[in-house]
Amino acid sequence: MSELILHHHDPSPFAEKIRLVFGIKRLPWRSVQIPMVMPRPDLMPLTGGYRKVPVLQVGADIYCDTRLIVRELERRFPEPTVFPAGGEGLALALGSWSDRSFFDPGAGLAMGLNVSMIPREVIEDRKGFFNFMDFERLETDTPHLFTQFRANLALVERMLADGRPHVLGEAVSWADVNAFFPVWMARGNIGSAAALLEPFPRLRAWEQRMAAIGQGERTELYSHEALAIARAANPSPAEGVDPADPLGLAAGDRISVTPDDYGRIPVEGELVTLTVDEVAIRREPPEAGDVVVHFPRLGYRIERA
Ligand SMILES: N[C@@H](CCC(=O)N[C@@H](CS)C(=O)NCC(=O)O)C(=O)O
Repeated sequence: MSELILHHHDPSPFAEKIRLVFGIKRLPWRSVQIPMVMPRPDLMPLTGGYRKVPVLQVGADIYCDTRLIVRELERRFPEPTVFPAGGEGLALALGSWSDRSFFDPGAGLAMGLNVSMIPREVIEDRKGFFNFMDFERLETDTPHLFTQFRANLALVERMLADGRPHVLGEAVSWADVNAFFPVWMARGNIGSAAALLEPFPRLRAWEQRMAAIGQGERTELYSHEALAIARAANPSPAEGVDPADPLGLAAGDRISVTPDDYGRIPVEGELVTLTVDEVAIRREPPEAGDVVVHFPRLGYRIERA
């Protein structure tokens, strides 16, 4: 089987979710460090323009968005599961809370509190990208953002209130990963994180358990090597197009797939897979050869190109 290649950068909180899944499943993986800002000339041929971090590559298959990446890792490596005890729906749904309500104020604080230390080009790049952040108000908004972040920390404390070691019970799950990654971001970027987390003892004990999971077995890879791996591989067989899908599309249709929140860059290609959970399109960029780019359905708009 082809190697797992994660295109990411170390400070990325969303990438930390997937690094943790590698840790839970004790997987070997290759790490491609991508530049902090666009352009990312070795990544764009693979994704077709999708620019969020992280992206998982397996041969000539490119998986975008942590919501899909976790499902793909679970499909390929079911044991140990990240969806224990029938918790898949709940664990995945919790992402709709953590990726927005919890992450957004944390990201606002990480930017606003460190604005003088963040390289100018990163600020300029993110201004056009994070449409949920009002960069003019980040500093004056700090107290408000703290209230939002703290209220979410209090929710995590309550998720653990009966003494359970993890959010869904005994075993660690994708629900923990979702609840954990904004806390991880706070530790790395909010100077007063220790004081902020002090009133939440169950959260702090759980945070230590999560931090001890590690990242699996990581080895670095150059981005041009990842491109060469894509060129040499064939995409895995398509799953076909659901005839009952409300969009009424057929295999072979040219479509665009666009995130519906921020980073709204459409990726165009030929439809090969359309299920309730996933859309995949075939593309043939000269640098990468025949690739299939996969997206989750949740959070993505599909249109005829
Ligand atoms: N819905 C996406 C969100 C990913 C995301 O927003 N990632 C941030 C990094 S943590 C990003 O792309 N930041 C801009 C960049 O690194 O270019 C997912 O779950 O993967």
